[in-house]
This record gives sequence, C-alpha cells and structure tokens, in this order.
Amino acid sequence: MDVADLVAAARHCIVFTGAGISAESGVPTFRGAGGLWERYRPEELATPEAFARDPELVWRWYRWRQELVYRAGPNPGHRAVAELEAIGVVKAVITQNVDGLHQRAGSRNVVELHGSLWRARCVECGAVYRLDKPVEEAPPRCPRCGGLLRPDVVWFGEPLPRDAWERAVELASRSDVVLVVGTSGVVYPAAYIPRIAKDHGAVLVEVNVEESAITPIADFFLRGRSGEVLPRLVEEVKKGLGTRRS
Ligand code: BV8
Ligand code: ZN
Repeated sequence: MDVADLVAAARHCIVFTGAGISAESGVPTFRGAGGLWERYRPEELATPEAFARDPELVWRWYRWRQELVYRAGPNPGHRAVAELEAIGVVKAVITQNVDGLHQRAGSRNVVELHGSLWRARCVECGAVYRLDKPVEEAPPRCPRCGGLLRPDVVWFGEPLPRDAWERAVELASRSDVVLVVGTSGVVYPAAYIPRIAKDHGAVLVEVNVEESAITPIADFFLRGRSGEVLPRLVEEVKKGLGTRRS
C-alpha cells in the first residue's frame, strides 16, 4: 500500500502544517536557516512581556511579516492541500501558521491554532478587527476606544484559543490518516495533535526536508519540499480515485 493509495482510501484524512509549508512562498521558517528567529529570539518578540515593553518594536516585526506574506501568496504546497479538500479527500487543515496562506489557496476548513496575522485585537475593549493589508501605523489604535491593538496571535506563554484547540483535538481523534507537513514538532501543545491522532489509530505521513521531532512516530516519511511532494501526491491520489470510480 503506498501513500497515495492510503490517502485515496482514507475515511477521514486531515493535514497538520507548520512554517515549512510556507517556506516556498518566501516566508522564513522559525528555526531553519535564515529563520525568523535568527535575527530575533522568540522571547524578545513573540511574548506578552515584549509587547508590554515595546509594542512599537513588536508591531514593526509583525508588519514586516504581514508585508512578506501579502506579497508572497500561497505556493503549490498550499494549493495541493486545498485541492485534496476540494476532491473530498482532506476534511480539514490544522495549522500552526498565522499567515492565512491556506485560506488564500482555497482551503475552507482551516483551524488556526496560533491565531492570525490578519486579525488585531484591542487590549482595552477586546474588539477584534480583520486586516486585509499590512497595518499602516505601528502600533495601531482601536477605532472604537482608542486602545492599543495587538496582533491576534498566540504568544509564548499564552493559552491557545479554546475553540480552535477543541476542534483540532476532535478532528485528530477521528482521523485515520494525518499528513504532517513542514513542522519541527517542538512547539506545544500544538505538537500534541499528531500524537493524539496516532493514539487514536491514525497513520502519520510526514512531509519534510529533514527529520523532525515527529519523525520517530511517523509511519511514512516523504523527504522533500512540500511544494514539490504534495502536488505529486495529489496527482497520484486523483489517478487512484479515478481507477476506483471507474
Ligand atoms: C503555552 C504565533 C501555557 C506567533 C507561535 C519547554 C518544553 C516544552 C514546552 C515549553 C517549554 N517552555 C515553554 C514551553 C511552552 C511553549 C513551547 O512549546 N515552547 C517551545 C519553543 C519549546 N509553548 C507555548 O508557550 C504555548 N502556550 O504553553 O501556554 C499556558 C496554558 C494554559 C494557560 C496559560 C498558559 C504557545 C505556543 C505558540 C507560540 N506562537 N506562533 C507568531 O507566529 O508570531 S509558535 C511558532 O512556532 C509558529 O506558530 C510556528 O508555526 C510554530 C512551530 O514552528 P514550526 O511551524 O514547526 O516551524 P519551524 O520553523 O520550527 O519548523 C519548520 C519545519 O519546516 C522544519 O522542520 C523544516 O525542516 C521544515 N521545512 C522547511 N522548509 C520546508 C520544510 N518542510 C517542507 N517543505 C519545505 N520547503
Ligand atoms: Zn478598543
């Protein structure tokens, strides 16, 4: 049974992604070479303390990432995931990424465990605003109450949004195949998701350019860039489905 047959025959296949799936869009990963964290340490910027100390610096970093993502756009890896959902094979995408590229590629059922670059939340009145382009001023102010807006992302030391976490656990628990794409598997509790699926009997297929903390529990390891491996997988799955339908 090869991976394409496994995915084509899956009763409930989901995709779990990390920064690696956006690397070929030109969005640097967190821990790889040239990664986001190379210039900054996570503790410096992606934490409530950093924001309290210097909201302008933190927003400049997020605006820089918004501009990167805004110009970049989804890559063939994101589009392959969207196509697997469109042909009814993939039921949902659970992502650690905040770049919104899965949605821009056409994925509809996306669970954002760590929030989104494209939402801002008022620290005073709690109002949440959708952003359709990079913020102009850093830090932006709440149109309603004038309070400070923060990126609506999960920083280190902060809990994940309850509804996103519960949806992710529910999806992982009922899946029989999980494609784990472009994650180092070191950030918790997100990294529990592939483990929860495995504990419920799912087969894990990892797509990564190098081994990760997930590899020891993966049933299949497809070494390569997701922008190349996933489109190939989609073609083979569609062939498999075609023969099954005929
Ligand atoms: C919490 C949003 C408690 C913001 C992010 C010690 C041990 C264990 C845990 C901890 C610890 N100390 C602290 C913790 C907890 C901490 C944590 O896990 N830290 C880690 C670093 C050890 N977790 C937290 O703080 C979480 N909150 O625990 O709260 C709590 C609970 C209840 C009540 C109150 C408090 C919150 C974690 C969320 C942090 N926010 N992002 C932002 O983006 O600015 S995390 C950040 O890392 C991104 O979301 C990113 O997605 C995520 C994980 O990284 P990856 O996605 O895996 O990316 P990475 O660069 O690491 O890897 C890329 C992979 O892609 C590599 O494997 C590479 O080989 C591969 N790749 C590269 N190119 C390609 C490719 N693959 C395929 N194709 C390619 N072309
Ligand atoms: Zn407000």
